[in-house]
Amino acid sequence: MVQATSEEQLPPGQVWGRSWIIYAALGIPKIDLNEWRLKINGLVKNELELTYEELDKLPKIRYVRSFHCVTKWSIKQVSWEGVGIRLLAEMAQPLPEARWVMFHCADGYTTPIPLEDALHEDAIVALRMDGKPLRHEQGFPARPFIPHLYGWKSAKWLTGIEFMNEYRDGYWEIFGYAERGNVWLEERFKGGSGKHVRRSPVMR
Ligand SMILES: Nc1nc2c(c(=O)[nH]1)N[C@H]1C(S)=C(S)[C@@H](COP(=O)(O)O)O[C@H]1N2
Ligand SMILES: [Mo]
Repeated sequence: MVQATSEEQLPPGQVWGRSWIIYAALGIPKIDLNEWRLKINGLVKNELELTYEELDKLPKIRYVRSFHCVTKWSIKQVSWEGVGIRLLAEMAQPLPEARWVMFHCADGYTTPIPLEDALHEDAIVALRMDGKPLRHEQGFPARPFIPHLYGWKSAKWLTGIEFMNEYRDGYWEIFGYAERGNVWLEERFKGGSGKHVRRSPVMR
């Protein structure tokens, strides 16, 4: 019998890949879970510093969503579990002037997203993938995941969420990758869609 599964749509310019390609532009950092903290700071009323245990005690969001790397591979229907960034924001209380969020990582990697995307109901700090804690090379203990943004915004080995009043470049944005990176609008590079690449991308 043919199962009635809905064929998921592939964003423009993407192809389905079979398996993850592990990226670690700055190397895979060592993580000591006892020392690890998720800091939520910048333009907030209540700075937070959560241990893994504290983060894992918060209510979780679970869903199945695909992952899209800007270098054009996508992974179909990954199951994700994590804490809503919106919930973390409710706890930290961003100030009215907050407009952007910067993700900071243990390896020094950074990437910004607009506050609006961070507060999307599907935006999470993922702790589990396919029912298991994130694998070390895939960002254990935590990485943000925003299904409608390209994979480079899913910063592995997350240690900080900083609320900011204006845009700042992160690691890849310096090289011309887009400020927001919406996969459905094909926001791959600054100042244009994927079809109008003027710079040669260097991501690998
Ligand atoms: N800290 C860190 N996070 C990162 C990266 C990186 O190099 N370092 N690469 C990004 C990119 S471009 C992608 S596509 C995904 C890849 O996730 P994976 O390594 O779990 O396949 O991680 C993102 N997060
Ligand atoms: Mo990527």
